[in-house]
Amino acid sequence: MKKSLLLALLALPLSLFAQKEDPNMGIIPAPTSVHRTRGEFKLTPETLVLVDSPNHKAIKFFKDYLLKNNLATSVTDMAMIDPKKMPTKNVIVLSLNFKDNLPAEGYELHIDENRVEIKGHGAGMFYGMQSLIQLINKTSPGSATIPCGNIKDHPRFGYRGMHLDVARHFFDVAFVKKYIDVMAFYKLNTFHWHLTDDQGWRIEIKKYPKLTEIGSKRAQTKIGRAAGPTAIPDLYDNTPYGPYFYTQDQIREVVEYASSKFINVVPEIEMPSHALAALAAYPEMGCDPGKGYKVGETWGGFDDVFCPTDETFNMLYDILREVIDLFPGKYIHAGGDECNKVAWKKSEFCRQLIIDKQLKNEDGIQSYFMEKIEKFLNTRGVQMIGWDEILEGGLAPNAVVMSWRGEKGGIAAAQLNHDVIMTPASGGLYFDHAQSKSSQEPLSIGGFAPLEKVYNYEPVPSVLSKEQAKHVIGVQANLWTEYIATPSKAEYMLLPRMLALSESAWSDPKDKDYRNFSQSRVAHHLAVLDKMGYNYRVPTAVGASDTTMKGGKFKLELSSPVEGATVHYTIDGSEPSENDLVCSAPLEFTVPERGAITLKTIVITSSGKKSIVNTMKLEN
Ligand code: TNX
Repeated sequence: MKKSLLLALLALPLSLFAQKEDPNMGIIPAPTSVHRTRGEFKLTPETLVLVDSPNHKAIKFFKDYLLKNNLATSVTDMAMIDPKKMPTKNVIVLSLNFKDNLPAEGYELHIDENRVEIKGHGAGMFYGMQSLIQLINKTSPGSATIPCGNIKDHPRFGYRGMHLDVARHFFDVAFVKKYIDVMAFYKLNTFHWHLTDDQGWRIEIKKYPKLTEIGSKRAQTKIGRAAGPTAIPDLYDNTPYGPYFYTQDQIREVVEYASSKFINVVPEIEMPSHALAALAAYPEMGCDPGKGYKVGETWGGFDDVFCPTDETFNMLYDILREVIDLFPGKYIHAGGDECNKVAWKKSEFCRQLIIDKQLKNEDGIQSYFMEKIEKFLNTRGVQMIGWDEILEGGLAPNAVVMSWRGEKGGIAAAQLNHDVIMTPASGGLYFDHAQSKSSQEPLSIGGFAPLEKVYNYEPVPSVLSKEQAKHVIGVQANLWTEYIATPSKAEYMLLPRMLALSESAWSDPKDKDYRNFSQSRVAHHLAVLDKMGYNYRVPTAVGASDTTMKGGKFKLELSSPVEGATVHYTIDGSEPSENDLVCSAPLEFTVPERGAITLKTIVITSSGKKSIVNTMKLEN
């Protein structure tokens, strides 16, 4: 290759490189099939966007995108154009009405120098647009280029979920929308909204106003870790938290916003456990109403739970009636996890209930409880989702199981012909877990869920038969917020791990490749997310690892994990900063006999975000 050509290639911005050279054209999640072709489409203010369904919500979304990004002038209804004069150059054609059957949520995207076309029904069209948006390179105001190619794409799973706990810490409507935006960008379609827990009740219920008057605030919050070797027992912030909750109008606003991005919202109302905020508001729902329940101020399990009396059930039915009216989707999550049964064991009422209903023991109460709730939901056309503890003491007849304590629950449920959503903490899908083992990571609940582990999670356990495997309807990651009090930390914990989740949820396992994902596509996407205003964890330099290497001569190729970022380094053990040497070519070191070099690297992005410091020891 000629030297000048090589230099020109090296000078190509990575974004173009990712799109032109990458087998996935830089798209996340990896599409089903991609054929790159030569050339590019030039989007100019003269480009016509021709549509066959001008009022479809996918088209509205695209119009909005063009407007916000100052691209293309007009969106034209094809029906208004004489078919003989249909323009064939400089056009983007968006077709929702056509006969071919595409797979569910699938689309076809064709780009040549004259024409861009997306074919997709409903959600498929929306996902085609998301891929197209990922391919658009804005060049100057009003203009952009799009690399040519042909993509056929559809998701592996129908349920592609991301959860957000707004009970432990509250996140306002603006943030929830921003969260939904980034989910949609990566083709996730289910937002699991964890609205109630011991530490806060966050949804307005008209019939029971105290749920939010009392349940949406707590006197103070535990700081530092609540459990484990680094726990500090009685350290609180002495600061009242709340009242924080969503009004029913705000809930409707979020549901509608999510739907405009083809995302279904699954609300979670926790029961019978994780209910302390509700008990503080309505003590009559507990087994010991005189006890003086108060909204949780620390993390972990609590003994007080809903008491399975008629009064409690009637109140829960009233609450669920309002919830059903607010959320049009087919699922409601009723929790069911971590009920330790201490209060039930002490309760005279429960002892009698076990006899009257011929239940085995307190585990029997758990399934009695969840079955009653399920029946209520089912008669109203709603399907119940529960955490895998709902298997204990017998599974409610139609329930969908969310398998979080490993895959055991999910496997058992699928074998019982129940639908299952995989979200095991052991699979790296707990995004409240730490992203590296370094003490430089921000405080987290613990655990270890690095990007690679999330990426390599396979949702269908191999022990399932083909038929049973069909019951694995999807995969989800969870963002519990005990140790996440701010939007920017929530984004730090979410990104880039959610990109890995999206690939497990959407892409065929044969199209997955961690090297290609992490070294080529993620670098581009983090720069894009940065421009979109998201915080994220800056990975350490590609090629750096926390290791000691033995030898005399070293040649280390370290590259930036974020497009446009710089890797700085020191070799004397000092902490690297923006004032230190820049790693631009392979680093070559000769280490004297019995000597050592401590190579410390930091990645600093063009917006000033920093990675943790990585230390490599080179010893001879
Ligand atoms: C377990 S997952 C919980 C949550 C905690 C989470 C922390 C589940 C059903 N229950 O209440 O927030 O661990 O990682």
